[in-house]
Amino acid sequence: MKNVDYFNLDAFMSEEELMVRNTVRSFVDEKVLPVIEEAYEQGVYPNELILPMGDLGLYGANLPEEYGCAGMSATAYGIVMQELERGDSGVRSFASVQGSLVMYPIYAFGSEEQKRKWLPELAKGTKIGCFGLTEPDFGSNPGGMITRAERTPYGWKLNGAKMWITNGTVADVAVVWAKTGEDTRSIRGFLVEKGTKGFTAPEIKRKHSLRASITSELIFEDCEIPEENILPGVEGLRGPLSCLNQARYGIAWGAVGSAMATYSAALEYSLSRIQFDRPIGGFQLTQKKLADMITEITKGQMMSLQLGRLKDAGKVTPAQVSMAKRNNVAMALEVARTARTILGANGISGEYPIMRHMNNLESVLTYEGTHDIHTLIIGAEVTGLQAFK
Ligand code: TGC
Ligand code: FAD
Repeated sequence: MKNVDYFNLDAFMSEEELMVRNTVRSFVDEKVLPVIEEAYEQGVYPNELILPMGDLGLYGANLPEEYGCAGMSATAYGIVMQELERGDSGVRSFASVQGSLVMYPIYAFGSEEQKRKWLPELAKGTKIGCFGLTEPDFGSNPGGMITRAERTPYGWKLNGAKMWITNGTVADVAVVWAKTGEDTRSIRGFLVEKGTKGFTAPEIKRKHSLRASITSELIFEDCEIPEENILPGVEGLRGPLSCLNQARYGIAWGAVGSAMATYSAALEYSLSRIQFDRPIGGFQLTQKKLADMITEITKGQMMSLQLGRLKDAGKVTPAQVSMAKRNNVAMALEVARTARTILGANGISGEYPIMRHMNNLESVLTYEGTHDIHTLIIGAEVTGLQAFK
């Protein structure tokens, strides 16, 4: 794929950032693209990618080296997510969940023992994690969760269920959020280890989106958790929502990568497909589509880059992250749909990446806060008036 960089944003990236970009781009070209279509069709995650991604430092890439992580800047981490999602949203999801939703809370809210026990292995990919916040009856409104942790003489007893959990079935450790009392201030995070009695994680089948990704239920029936497995550093909804800020930031970048992939495929196709004795790229209607796509991608790239700079300066706000997630995912979905039209019937074929990206983005539009929820987060910030409840 040719570099999609209409406004020469490469000129505003450091050598380290470009090196990270080129390394992950080559990895995606050489290791992800050759296997992803088959994995998507089979509805499995390409497990052969797990350890090589760890070797490249792509899990928790912006966490410190002392815990076995790559210690990259937030911007470089975003670039990693962009390049992974250029391959597939499921591959980016794997890295997002592992880094932003499992390693980040252990790093930010865990004890020193928890950090030493889990972070180096999660960074290598020799252990896999998942994040359980959503429940069957509480998605956009996680504060309503009914999963409960009760005190016992030796720790905690967990009862309840989580739904739509990426990597739940294969995870060695689940970061699970549960109420220890009646209100949201009592929410605590627990590290639930695979094999714990009373914990099961069946896979959710028949997905038409994000097929190269495992999605699961988590079920807790009198599941005993030792005291040392509670995250000591946070109480309340602020705990899980802080993790979402990290993951949504990565998705804002990732969605741009997906759009770069579908735009590139459509551009290339438009130059080689001949109808009425000329390349379809020579028709004005096709050119309008391509012009709109590259314009929106360029705006998305500029938003991600500035978001990265704000995050590196410690100045990013959750609502800014919401704006970038909301804009870039909707943009990528629109770009994929337009690309699909340029390919005609070939647009629906697995010979091209378009429909896979398009279907994946339907999940990305919903998870990590739906498009509508991000609208309300921005609306609340600009008006000072909450419209959720
Ligand atoms: P609200 O009253 O506004 O806030 C409760 C407490 O949380 C604090 N807070 C935040 N803290 C950090 N970061 C944020 N973004 C925060 N937003 C709020 C807030 O300050 C307050 O703290 P305190 O100390 O005063 O108590 O909460 P609310 O119940 O009204 O809800 C607000 C709302 C709707 C925005 C929130 O619930 C929300 O974001 N809902 C969407 C749920 C969601 O995004 N779920 C995602 C699940 S994980 C997932 O999808 C993974 S996909 C994985 C993959 O990539 O494969
Ligand atoms: P609902 O909350 O029921 O929303 C349904 C509709 O109502 C949406 O359009 C929504 O925008 C709208 N709506 C809701 N409230 C309002 C309101 N106040 N105002 C206006 N409109 C509103 N969760 C995890 O915890 N961990 C994971 O690893 C994870 N991985 C996922 C992987 C996949 C493939 C998918 C699809 C989901 C995953 N999720 C995960 C769950 C995801 O975060 C939720 O699906 C999402 O938060 C939305 O919740 P819901 O599906 O229950 O929809």
